[in-house]
Parts: sequence; C-alpha cells; structure tokens
Amino acid sequence: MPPRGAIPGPEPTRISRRTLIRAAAGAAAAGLVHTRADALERPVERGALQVGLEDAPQEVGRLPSELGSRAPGEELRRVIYRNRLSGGSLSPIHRLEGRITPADLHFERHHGGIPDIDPERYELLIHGMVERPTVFRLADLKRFPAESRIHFVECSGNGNGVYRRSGIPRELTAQMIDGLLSTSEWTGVALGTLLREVGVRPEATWFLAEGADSAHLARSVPIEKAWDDAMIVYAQNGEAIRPEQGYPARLLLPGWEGNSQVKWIRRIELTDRPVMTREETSKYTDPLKDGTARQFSFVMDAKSIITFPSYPYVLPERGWWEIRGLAWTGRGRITGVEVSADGGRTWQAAELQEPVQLRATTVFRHLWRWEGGEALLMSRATDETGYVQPTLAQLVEARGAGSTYHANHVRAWKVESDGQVFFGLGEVS
Ligand SMILES: Nc1nc2c(c(=O)[nH]1)N[C@H]1C(S)=C(S)[C@@H](COP(=O)(O)O)O[C@H]1N2
Ligand SMILES: [Mo]
Repeated sequence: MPPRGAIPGPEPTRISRRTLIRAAAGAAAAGLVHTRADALERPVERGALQVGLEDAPQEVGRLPSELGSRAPGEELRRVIYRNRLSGGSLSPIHRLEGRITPADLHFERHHGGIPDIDPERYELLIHGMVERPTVFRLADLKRFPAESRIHFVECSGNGNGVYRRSGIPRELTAQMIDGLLSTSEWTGVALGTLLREVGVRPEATWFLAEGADSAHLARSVPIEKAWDDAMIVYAQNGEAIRPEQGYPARLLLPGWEGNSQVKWIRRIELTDRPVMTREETSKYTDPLKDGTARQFSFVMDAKSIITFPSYPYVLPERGWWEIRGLAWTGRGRITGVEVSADGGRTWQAAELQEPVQLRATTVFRHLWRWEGGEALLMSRATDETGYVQPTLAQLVEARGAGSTYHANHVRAWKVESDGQVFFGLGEVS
C-alpha cells in the first residue's frame, strides 16, 4: 500500500517512510525481493513474514461474473454541475490513480442532451470542397486502418471557477476545480485518411464539423489539424465510446479545447474559411483587457494540479508523503513539473511517470517531508515549447479578468498544522 491520506471519517492510513523501508528490508531478508537490505535499516527477522495456513480463507468466494464491479467502498462518482439538458459532470480526478480515466467516469459536457443514435443507421457525410462527396457508415469507418492513442480531453472552461483573486471557497476538491478533464485510449481512423479518400480540393483550408445532437454543435477547424493528428474515434479504453462521449463516433482533436471535439459527428464540410458558428463567436472566445477578443484559441496550454494531498484529504501525521498530481499540455509533451511546499518561494523538480506522451496527461510525484506546520503546496508545469504554467497574477495581467476559458494558472493547496488540506489560491495572489 502506498502512503495515502484519509478522507475524514474512516480510519486514517498510517504509513511512515520508516515503515516502508522496514517492509522492504523485511521482504529482502526473506528473499522475496533483491534489495540491498544492508543499505536500508536493520532487517526484521525472517519469521516475521511467515504466514500460517489458518490465515487462508476457508470458504469459496464469489463465482465469476459477466461484468465486473468496483470493490465496496471504492465506488466513484462524477459530480453533476448543472442538472439541466445543457449541463455537464466532473470526473473525480482526486480519487483516480495513473493517467487513464475509467470510461464511466469520463467528464461530460453537452449542450443539448445525449442523443440516442442507432449505429446501423449512423452516417458521416464529408462534402464541400472535395472531389467525391461521400457518406461513411460506422462499418465503413471501421474498415480503414485503425489507430489507438492516449490523449486527454479538457473543456476550455475547466478551472474557470478559480480564475478569481478572492471569494473562492476553501472546501473545493480537485474534481470540483478541474474535473472537466479526462484521459482515454481512443481508437479510430485518422481524419487525414478519410480526407484522402474523398479528395480535398486545393482551395480548402478549413473544415466545419457538425454534431447530430439537438444543439447542432458545430465548429470550424483549420485543415492542418486534419493532416496532423485529428481522428474520428469510435472506441475508448477498449470498447465502443460511450453515448456521453459521442457514440457512435466523435471528432478527436488531440490537445485542443474540448468544445472543438465534436461528438455524435454527422457532417464534415470542407471550406476556404471559418464558418463563424455560435460556438466560435458568441461562445469560446476570450475577451481581453483592450476590448478585443481571442478567437480560435484551440490549444490547451500547459497545466498541472496536485491531486494528493488535496481537499478533503487529511494528513494523519507528519513525515514523508508523496505529493501526486497530473500535468498536461496541448502543445506537445510535458518536460517538467516543479513542486513547491512554501507557496512558490522554492521549487523542486518532481518525477514524471514514463512514458511521457504527446498531448496526454502525465502523472508527477514528489516525496515531501511534512514537518507538521502550515504548508502551501503548488505545482508548475513546463512543456517542450518552453511554455511555463503561469501564476494567476500573470494570467490576469495577460488576459484581464473577463476571460472565462483557458484558466490554466498554478493551483495551491494549504496544509494546516492539524493536517487538514484546503484549496489555497487566495493565499497566493
Ligand atoms: N455534438 C456535440 N459535441 C460536443 C459538445 C456538444 O454539446 N455537442 N460539447 C463539447 C464540449 S463543450 C466539450 S468540453 C466536449 C466534452 O466531451 P466529453 O463530454 O466527451 O467529455 O465535447 C464537445 N463536443
Ligand atoms: Mo467545453
């Protein structure tokens, strides 16, 4: 068991670094692992690891089942943030391990509810500035060479609740702050493959992607993205994508804002200019200080958040704790994450979980000794373009206070002297 804080209520897990070292030394002494036990602490006696047969279960357990379930007490839930047709739900990122989001916990954002689409009758039309306008059925899409890739999807509104200098509640979970982020292994066909099939005319520079939901969500996308890494995906973490994620097929634009990744995709029209839909004019633009607005701000900038320790975890005792979190960037790969325990005065490099992949979340970890006083934990991500996750002050300086999207500033967690952890951005700004 790795060290883990406890949510108030159940018995706290008490594992010190000393215990971990002892356990490792004990296992080594018993010949279970090849560790240099002498470099650790005095090994415990061999007998300590011997387990009597009477400890083995005496009764046969449950029989196999067709469908698995989560262990009792390990059930996880999304948080629905607006219980209307135009709503969403947040993924429990503070309760997940590793980078992959279980498909039933992938965040949701839809503007007109989830349509029921019959996969037998599903059609994707590609037309406009093409040589051969074509309708693809689901079976057609699956006949093309398939690709599987791990990518995050993040709503560009993710984290906008903490894009403020004051008035932010302390009792916020990472789920509530940044839960409009999820990562899956997506499988589908490269959009470039389909475009070669229909023959794109040279004057086409953009394409319009339109969904089959009642919102008719539509976005204009520069054609370069299609030749680069855009996909039409029909599977997620090994099975058909969920209705919430766009069943039977969605547009995947790795690293770009969630809104542009049209679900339930039914039409792609090649054009020589952006169409200026609602979602790229009145919505999903970023008002700036000087009265203008950023438009087509597709790329999700580098960002990170510590998921442990975070609210509502409680550190039961001082000592060694592993700070853990997620970092991601739409610009390419994460190259570094730094962690601070003193509110940004000093920073140390965290370890990145290999392999660090393109436009995918990366887990970072940093061993930290909590001396028992107050601490302000922060993380700061850098990506391969040299872009560094900004502070709130830097972001407000660059964009003004009126933006509601792309709030990727450094987040902070306040550890109180009694071990309670709260959202702590107000301490920083
Ligand atoms: N057709 C359609 N596509 C859509 C949406 C929608 O409402 N309709 N919502 C968009 C938004 S705002 C986001 S953030 C992502 C969310 O993807 P997810 O629900 O699979 O997490 O889908 C995008 N694609
Ligand atoms: Mo979104």
